Amino acid sequence: MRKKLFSLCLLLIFLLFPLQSQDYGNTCIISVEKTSENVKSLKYMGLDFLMEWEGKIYIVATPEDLQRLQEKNLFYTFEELALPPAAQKELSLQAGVNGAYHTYSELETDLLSLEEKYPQIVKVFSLGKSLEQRNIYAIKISDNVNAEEDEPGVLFLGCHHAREWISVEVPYLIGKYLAENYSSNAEIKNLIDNSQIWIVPLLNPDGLEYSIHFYRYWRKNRRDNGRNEFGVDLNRNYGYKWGHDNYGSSPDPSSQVYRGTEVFSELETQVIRDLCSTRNFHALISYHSYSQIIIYPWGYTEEKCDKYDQLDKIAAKMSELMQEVNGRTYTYGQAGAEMYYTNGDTTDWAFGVYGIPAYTIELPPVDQLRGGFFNSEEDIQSIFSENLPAALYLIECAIQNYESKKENSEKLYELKEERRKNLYIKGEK
Ligand code: 0X9
Ligand code: ZN
Repeated sequence: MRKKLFSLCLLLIFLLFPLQSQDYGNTCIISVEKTSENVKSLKYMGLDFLMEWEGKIYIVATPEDLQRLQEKNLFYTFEELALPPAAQKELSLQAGVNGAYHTYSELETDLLSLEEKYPQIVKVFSLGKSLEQRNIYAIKISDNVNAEEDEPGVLFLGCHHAREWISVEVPYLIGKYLAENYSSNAEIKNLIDNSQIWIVPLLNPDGLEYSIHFYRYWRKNRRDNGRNEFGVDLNRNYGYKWGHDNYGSSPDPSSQVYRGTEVFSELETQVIRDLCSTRNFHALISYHSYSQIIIYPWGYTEEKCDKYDQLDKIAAKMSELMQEVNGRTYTYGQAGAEMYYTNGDTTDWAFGVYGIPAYTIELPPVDQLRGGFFNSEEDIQSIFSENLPAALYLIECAIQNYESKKENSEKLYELKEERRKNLYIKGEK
């Protein structure tokens, strides 16, 4: 009986698989040499960029994309044939198809057990539900975790893009490290006591599950756009310069950078909008992969933002701290001046609306060195450990800025009071 049930399940999976795979049809991985000529042309094509690595730009391309590249006389190489994705090869080592990477429910269990172990400083929130009714979890880490205090908030986000599994692990492990080291490490205690750290490790749970079970290269959420076209690119759905042009995002529902029907049309971006409007955030990192780079606003234009120098200085320091750990260099720079434009992304929105330092960190493609596209599970720890000091540094920056701003405004208030009293004494009004 059991055997029969098992075979029936298998049959069902095989029957379902081709149906689901219609979503991506004849998609393939190609690479283009990163010359300035090529970059100029690619910038305006609204393609699905997978990563940039050692002088090559890797793209997930549809037959239509290939046609457009040919029309522009852009020379490309098929990569998937030469370099099969690492998934089948290595990711079954530790636990299921996703290996040591979290599924939605494994993450749920781990977040809840972190709260259970450290209830004084860790609190789990569900910010809302995804289309497929999964919780979008956040954890808050702070002393007096149940209270909203007069302390700066720092927000760490992971997994806007489904296939970027490592971007779940890094923010989750940062949270775990903070909680586990609070009572034994004075530096960590100081950070937690003086800030309110929020972590949303898995913003796109539906997309992640789809990437694990059906199609490893899936990027968007699982919104049904009709006509058998699925998904909105969550990193094109935020409300600053949304739809600024059709290069930085696409109005076409079948595109991998589809921006949605309107600003914040997606539940996943709505919960971040609402969280930011009710909490006092002073810095943000959104983790992505794969390119080993730290980027900051603007992404929608090549023009510099008004805090360019400050953003660049912090990025330089983060990069230096990261390199000290494993020797890997994370380059840094303005997003729009890098390979391609994005509009409606998280960091442009956070900076445009709140004026806070907001970074995208594209985690490294370590596994590329071993012949695969994605990080193998052995890489999780080393990628986390080089990202930790940069995250701690950003929290420290937020605390320092907040305190000096407070001091300045207190001083300004005292000066005004002094002046008012003097005027009053002199009988002037
Ligand atoms: O395209 C994105 O949303 C991000 N890259 S990813 O490969 N993870 O999809 C961020 C891109 C950052 N912005 C620019 N390069 N303009
Ligand atoms: Zn991404």
